[in-house]
Parts: sequence; C-alpha cells; structure tokens
Amino acid sequence: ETQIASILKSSELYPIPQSVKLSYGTAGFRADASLLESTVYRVGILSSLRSLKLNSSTVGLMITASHNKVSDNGVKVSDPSGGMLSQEWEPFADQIANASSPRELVSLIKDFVEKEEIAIEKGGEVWLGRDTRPSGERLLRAAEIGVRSVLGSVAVDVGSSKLVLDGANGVGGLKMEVLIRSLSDIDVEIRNTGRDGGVLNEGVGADFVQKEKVVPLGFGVKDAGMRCASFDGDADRLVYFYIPSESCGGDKVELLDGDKILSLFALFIKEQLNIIGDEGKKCRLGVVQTAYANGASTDYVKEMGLEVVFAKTGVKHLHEKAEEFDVGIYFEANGHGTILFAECFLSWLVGKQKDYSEGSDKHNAVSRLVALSNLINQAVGDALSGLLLVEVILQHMGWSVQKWNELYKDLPSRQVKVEVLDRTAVVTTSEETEALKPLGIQDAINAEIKKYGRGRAFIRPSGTEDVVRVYAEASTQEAADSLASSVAQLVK
Ligand code: 16G
Ligand code: ZN
Repeated sequence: ETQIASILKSSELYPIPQSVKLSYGTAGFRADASLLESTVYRVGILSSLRSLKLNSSTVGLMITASHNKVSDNGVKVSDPSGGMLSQEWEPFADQIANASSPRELVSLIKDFVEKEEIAIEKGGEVWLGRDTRPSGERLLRAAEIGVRSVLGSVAVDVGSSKLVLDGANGVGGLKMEVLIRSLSDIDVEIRNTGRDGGVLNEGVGADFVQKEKVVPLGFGVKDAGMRCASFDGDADRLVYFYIPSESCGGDKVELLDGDKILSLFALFIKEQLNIIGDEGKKCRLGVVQTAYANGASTDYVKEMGLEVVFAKTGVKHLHEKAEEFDVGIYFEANGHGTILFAECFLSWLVGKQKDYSEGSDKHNAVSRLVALSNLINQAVGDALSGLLLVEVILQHMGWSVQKWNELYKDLPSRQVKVEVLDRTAVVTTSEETEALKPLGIQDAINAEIKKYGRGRAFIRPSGTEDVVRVYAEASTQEAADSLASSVAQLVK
C-alpha cells in the first residue's frame, strides 16, 4: 500500500508530455531533453526493480545521448554484468515510459512485479551517471526520485556532479576561483563574485539564505535539484541548499544549515572510528552547538551516541568547549564552525597509520581522519575548507545533497528580532537558553512554550545590533511562528 502511494506521489511530479511515443531502442530512450523527465523518472523505477530481480545487485542508469546534438538527451540501463539491460525487459520499459497516468503506471508496475516474482522488501541499488549535457543534472534528479520511489532502494550518484556556489559578492568566491584551479576532482560554478556589480551580502550569501530560506540572486528554478552552497561576505560561514523541483517558480529553498553540516561531519568521523574498532571507540568525539541548533539535529547526534554540549553564541565560545574533546566538532546553525583534533589524539592516529598494514580497512580509516585534520581549518574554521570537506564526504558516500538532507528533518523554527530601548536589560544563563532578567519573563516564556507540541523558545540580547533576538521551534511552521510572536510580545 505505502509502496503504491510512494509511486503515485512521485509520479505526480513527472507528468508525461502529450503526443510523444517513446521506445527503448538500441541505446535506450532518446529524445529532445525537454521531453524526457517523466521517462527518466520511470526508468529509475525500472532500474530499482531490475536490481531487486537480481538479488539487489548493482544496476547502472546512464543519462546521455552520446554523439547527438547537445539539446538531446537519453537514458539507458546496464545490468550488473556491465552489459546492456536484458532485452526481455525492453517491452516493460516501453510500456511504463508511455503510461499516460500515474494510475496506469502503478497498475503496469504491479502486474510486472507479480509476473516476474520480484520481492520489493529488500531494496535495490542503482548507480547513476550522466554526461556533460546541461539537461543532465535535472534528469539525474528525476532518475534518483524514480529509483527511491521503490521503497528501500538506493540511488548512488557516481558522477562528480557540479556544485554551484554563491560567493555573496565577497572575498570567498574570488579566492575559491583560484583554489579550484588546482583541484581536479571537483566541479564548481561560482556566481555572485562581485565582478558583475552585485552588492556584498545584498540578497545573496549565507546569512540571507539561512535566515530567509529563499534563493539568492543569480539562482532560480533553472537550478532545481542542483547542489548549491553560499558563503558569507568574509567566507567564514557556509550553508548548502537546493531548489526543490516542486517549487514551480516559487523562490523557497531546502536549506542544509550548519547543523546539517555538523551532522554529516559527525557521521563520517564516527564511521571511521567504528572501522578502527575498540581503540577507535575510545576516542572522545563530541559536538558543540548553541541554543539556535535545531532540536532535530541535537537528537540526531545524540542518537549516534555522541556527547553534545551547548555554548553561548559566537565562535570563540564554541571553540573553547570543542577543545575539551579528542575530536570536537562545533557549528552554529548559521554556518560558522570547524573540527578540532587534540594534539595527543592526532599523534596517536599518525602512529596507528604506521602500525596498520597499508590498504587495510583500518589503515584507510586512520588515513582519512589524518587527511581530514589537515584539510579542515583548526584555527577558527572557514567556509572554503568546510566546503571542501563536505564535498569530499559526499563523494565518499556517493550521496546527493538530497540524500544528505534526509539525515533528519528540521523542526520548523522562526527567528524574529525586537527593537528595545536597552537590550542589556535581558540577561541570560551561560547557554542562553533561559532569561534570568527581566525577572519573571522566563516564567511567562515557559507558559507560552507549554502550549505547543515540541515547543522550545528563548530570547537573548544580540551581540552585534541593538535588538533582542527571539527563537522559537515547534512541530509545525504555524506553531513556531505563533510561539515566536507571542514571546516577542513579552519582550516588547
Ligand atoms: C557574530 C559571530 C557569530 C554569531 C553572530 C551572532 C563570529 C566570528 N561571529 O557574527 O558566530 O553567530 O555574531 O550575532 O564569532 P548576534 O549576537 O547579533 O545574534
Ligand atoms: Zn562572516
């Protein structure tokens, strides 16, 4: 039942264009790229089923129209042997590619799964690739959604797909241009470098994208599904985002903030420590967040078994607490952060690198951690090294930005600021989660919080402008908005 619902839902995103009849020819489906999204999505479903039929062996899905003109594109499937899709499956490919409605599609799939006796439960694995055609990225997204609409199946993006960077018209974009010239395994397109007259941090940059959750200038629906990142003006903040394909002209983005970056880093490091085994598990791996960290991210890292401590807003406060761990990861939700390695732990790692035999799993894990400690900026953190680490981990995992985003789902939140005569009237605890002054205000805030499911809220005086900031979180966006505005009323 849920399987059918999943395909019905995703197929709504990819309606079939009228008046085309496609057939799986010598090299799969080929057509003008603008006609192919629904086809590629459906071939994604087929590929998952093919993998399942073959005991979850890896199936390949390639997006290319070979020597054809650039405006064409195509999709073909390879069997686990590396050869072409078995010809016996071609009629099914034709049928589903031409199914005129989601219902017809589902019924064709259902019949086929029964006939071929495919057990859906195990989950298939499909590797996705594409050539350099501009339509490739969008089609790859469609394939990924198709693969994953068969529940439990995974899509691995094996191409090094392009990253689009918003330089905030600041210094980071310019420096990134220089840096990527010496890197061969990463393809980055940089926008908002300031050369085209754009203004620093105006409608662009990490702060804008994180607070407004809308696309920065220079980005739009044409970039739907692409992996995008924003620096701030001095390149010490980093956030990622993508434009959902359903946004249909809206300007909303799906944001991957500092908390999500922290979670990715934590997961990767934890995995390496697990490979090292019992000795690796002795490492004190900890996380430092601020009161602004989304509650879902805190739950996520705690579930991973990591220690989480809270610090006051501002890099200097987080940094200090991260130094107490063997490996301390700190990030503010707004994208400031880095990873610190204790000197003695690092020398232990380097020693182990010599002990383990080259090429062994343990040697590889230790080497990855040593390389990570060299890549990341342990002085204060910066957006360039943070970006390179995110990219390398995504490549290592074979993950798309969408897959990364699914680590956990952010709780809806809202931030507002209240202009006051004297912000120093607000005094908070050291973790900024509770207000000690004005007297009684915390009780009033608590009374508001109680009215909401998963409600959380706090106030703090800004350290950079003459305002009091309010943060609220709850199980729905409406509830978070309403909690934020009632707490703001208490501050006024
Ligand atoms: C500064 C801090 C940043 C903090 C922000 C809070 C550094 C390098 N920058 O930008 O970490 O999140 O202030 O601003 O520490 P606020 O006090 O106005 O909310
Ligand atoms: Zn900055």
